[in-house]
Amino acid sequence: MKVQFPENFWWGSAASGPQTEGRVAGDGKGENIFDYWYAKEPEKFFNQVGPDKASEVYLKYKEDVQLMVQTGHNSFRTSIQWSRLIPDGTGAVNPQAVAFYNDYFDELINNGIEPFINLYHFDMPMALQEKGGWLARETVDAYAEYAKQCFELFGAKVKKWFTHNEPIVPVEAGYLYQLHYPEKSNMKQAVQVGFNEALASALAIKAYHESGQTGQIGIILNLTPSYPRDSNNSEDVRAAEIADAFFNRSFLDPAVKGIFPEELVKIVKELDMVPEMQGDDLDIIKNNTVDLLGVNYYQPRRIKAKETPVDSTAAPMPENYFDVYDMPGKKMNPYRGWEIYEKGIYDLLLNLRDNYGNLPCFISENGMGVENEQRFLGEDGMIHDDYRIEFVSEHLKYVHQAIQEGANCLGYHMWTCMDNWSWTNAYKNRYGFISVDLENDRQRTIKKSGHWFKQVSENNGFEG
Ligand code: BGP
Repeated sequence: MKVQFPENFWWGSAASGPQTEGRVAGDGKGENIFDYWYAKEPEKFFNQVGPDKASEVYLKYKEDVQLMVQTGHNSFRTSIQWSRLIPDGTGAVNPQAVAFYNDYFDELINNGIEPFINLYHFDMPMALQEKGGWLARETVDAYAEYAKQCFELFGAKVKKWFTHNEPIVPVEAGYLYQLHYPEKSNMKQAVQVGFNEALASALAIKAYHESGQTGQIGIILNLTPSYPRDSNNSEDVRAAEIADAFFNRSFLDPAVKGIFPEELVKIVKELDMVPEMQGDDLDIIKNNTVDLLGVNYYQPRRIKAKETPVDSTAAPMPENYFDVYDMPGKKMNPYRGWEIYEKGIYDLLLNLRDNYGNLPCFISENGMGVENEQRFLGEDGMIHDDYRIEFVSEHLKYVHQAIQEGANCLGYHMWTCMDNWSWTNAYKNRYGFISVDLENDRQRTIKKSGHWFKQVSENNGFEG
């Protein structure tokens, strides 16, 4: 059966500035939290590999755009690094950054690839982090200014903008589970960070719409559908709904509907953690919702009613309201430790169709990180990543089914184009359509999945 997608479907991949570009001496880039953290504690990063070189896209972007053509891209998402464009977070713009991004975006456009540009991918400029980062109102204002600069500088050529990638990650990783700098665990701060990110997003949307530019602006969210252990057990169902409110609707509802989910607001009030806000903040969020939604999907969340006792002497955490359910027999990606559940992508798209006005959306990330892919290097010099082809095609079948049933899904971007630097995992797990040889001048070679994707893109579908 032919799995055929609608005309003008977006085929491509996603990446980010901090994970790909690298730095070169004299490029004028300022430090962000990852540059700083790596310099301070390199042992926290896999094999002590940092973001300093990443995949050297800053130097190799012209070659990379040709590889995107060869792997069937008609669109590609990356991010502007705030700390490259405005090294101190506020103030002077770095002219070399302007030249670089102009050239990079032109190169894409001239090769038939539409740039989708994200403004923030976990990369807080260090100068602002020192003043509190997302905890500080000053950062919200600085971000709104930065967003305006980006629209002015690049808005004539960039027509798809995104305010954040996965804004829940700075909340979870930076302020709850100590996975990213500043490695805090403080729910009150986490709530403030989340609120400030949502407000910053709405301010950027407002600025974009007021600028009179003709493109669209949205947000990219990692949605993790929340499944109860037993859908006939009302306590499991309730627990799954609360987890969904914490991790999905916390950003999805304000971004699309302009309001925060009621049960989350109730919990935050009960805990006396209502974030600091100014007079018309809630109206700004209410009146400036997204035109377009990017959905990153990797894994579901399995939830059961709380069984383990809550330590009332410890600081509150989201897990006080549910337990994670370790479902027997689930299919796993053992390298990343994430469950693979293809149907989740369909459930998400139908949820957007039914409960979020079927707004225009696309799959903005989906992918499979695998360790030591050199094992699969063939005599032809190519990595034979058949598992990735299977992963993508199984997900695409569900995307297709959702579209058949009316979901307004306009494209599919895989994470990622070429292997890149994955935060503290550095280059442990490889995700790309194109391999990057760290030992050999970061040489790029298209993997089997990249050649396969070109066919899919050219045929706008595949035999499934
Ligand atoms: C998403 C992020 C990406 C990317 C990807 C893979 O959450 O938007 O930046 O890193 O996940 O995850 P990881 O790199 O943690 O393996």
